[in-house]
Amino acid sequence: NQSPDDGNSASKKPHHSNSLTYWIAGAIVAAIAIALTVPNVATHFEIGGELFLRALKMIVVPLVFTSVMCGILGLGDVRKLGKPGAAAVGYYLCTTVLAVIIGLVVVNVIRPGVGTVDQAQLDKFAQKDTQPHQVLRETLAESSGLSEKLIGDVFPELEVNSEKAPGVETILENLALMLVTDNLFGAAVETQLLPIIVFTIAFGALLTTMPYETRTITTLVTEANNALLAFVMALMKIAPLGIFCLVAARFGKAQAEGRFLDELGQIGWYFAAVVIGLAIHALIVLPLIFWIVRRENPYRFAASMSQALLTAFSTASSSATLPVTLECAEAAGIPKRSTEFVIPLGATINMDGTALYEAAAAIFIAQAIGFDLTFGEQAIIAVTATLAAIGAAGIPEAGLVTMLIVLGAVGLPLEYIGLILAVDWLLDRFRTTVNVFGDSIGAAVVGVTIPDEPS
Ligand code: DAS
Repeated sequence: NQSPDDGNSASKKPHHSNSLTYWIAGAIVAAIAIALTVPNVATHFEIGGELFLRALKMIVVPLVFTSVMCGILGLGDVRKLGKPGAAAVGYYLCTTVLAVIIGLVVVNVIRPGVGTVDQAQLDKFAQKDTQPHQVLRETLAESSGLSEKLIGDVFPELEVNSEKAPGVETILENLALMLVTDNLFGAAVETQLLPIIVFTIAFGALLTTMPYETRTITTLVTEANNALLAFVMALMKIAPLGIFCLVAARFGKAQAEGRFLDELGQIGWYFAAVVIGLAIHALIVLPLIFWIVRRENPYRFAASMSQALLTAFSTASSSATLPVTLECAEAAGIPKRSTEFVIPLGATINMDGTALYEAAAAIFIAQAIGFDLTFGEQAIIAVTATLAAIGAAGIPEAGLVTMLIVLGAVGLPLEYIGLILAVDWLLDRFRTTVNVFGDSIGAAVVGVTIPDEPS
C-alpha cells in the first residue's frame, strides 16, 4: 500500500528551489525597469537573450520525441491511451471554447473599439493600394520582426487571401494536413512539433503491441529523456541572466521605437479588455476546473509552475518554454505518464490565451471600423478563433498571424490588423503565459485518469 501522497498530488513541493523563481521574477522586473529608464540599452542584451532562447529551443525537438515516446511506452498497453487521450482532447476543446466565449463577452461589454480609434489612424491602413494580404505580410514583417518566411510557416498550408475568405472546411483540411508530415526530418528541422507528436504516438503505440522488442527502446528513450530534463535543470540555473537579457532587449527595443506607448494610449481599452479576459480565464476558470477535478488548491499548483509561467512571459513562445513546463510539472508531482504527452501536445494545439485574444481582437477591429457584426458572424469568429488557435504554432506572434483566418472568415479587411500590431509583442507574452498555464492544468486534470502504477 502506498502513502496517500504517492506522487500523484500536485501540491507536492517542487524539486527546484523557490529562490530560483524569485531570481527569475526579479530579473524580469529589473529588466523592464532598466529598459524603460536607460535609453538604447536594448542592443547590449540582445545577444545574451538570443543565446538563452536558442539553448531552450535547441532541445525542444528531441525532448518532445523522448517525452511523448516515454509517455506512450510507459502506459504499457496502447489501449490504456483511450481514456487519457480522450480526456486530454476533451479538456483542450472545452477550455479553448470557454476562453473564446470569455473573449467575446469581455470585448462586447467593454466595447474598446467604439469611437476610440480616430479616422486618421484608420485611413493610414486603408490607403495602401496593393492586395490587403500582401500589405499585411509587409506590415507584419516590418513591425513585428516576423520574417515573411515565418508568416508562411505559422499556417503553412493556407495561402491567406482576403478576397476569398477561407471557409471552415478549408481550415479543417489544413489542420489535417498539419497533423501528417511528408518528411519527419523536415518537420524536425522546421520545429513543426505537431506531426512529430502524431508520429511518435503512433510509433510508440505500435511498439507497445510488441512487448519483447520494446525493452531496449524503452530504456533508451527513458535515459535520453532524463538526460534532456537534467539539461533543462542546468539551463534553468542561468535562467535569471538569460531572461534578464531577453526581456531587457525586447522592452528596450519597444522603448526605443517610442511608438509603443502612444499606440497603447490609442488602444488602451483593447489591451485592457484582452488582459481582463485572460485574467478571468487563468485566475478563475482554469483554477475552478483544477479544483473540481483534483480537489486541491489550484493556486499552490500555479505557484509550483511559476518558473514555466515566467519563462513563457519572457520568451512569448510555448514551444521554447516546453522544456521548463515539463520539468516544473513533473517536479509539481503530476505523474510523468500524464505530463509526457499532454504537455507537448497541449503546447502545440491547446492555446486558450491565443483563442481568447483572436476572438476579442477580431471584434475590436470590427468595432473600430464601424463594421456591425451579426450574432451569426460572431459565432463564426468563435469557431474560426478556436480552429486558428489550434493551428497556431507555439512561436512568438503566431496568434497574430493566424488571426488573419478569423478576419478573413467574416470578411473583415485584413489591413486593419495594423491597428493592434504595435502592442502585440507585449500582449503575446500574456496570452503565451495563459497558454502554458492551460497546458499545465491540463496535465494535472488528465493525470487523474492515469492510474499511477505502483512504482
Ligand atoms: N506566442 C504564442 C505561443 O507561443 C501565442 C500566440 O502568439 O498567440 O503560445
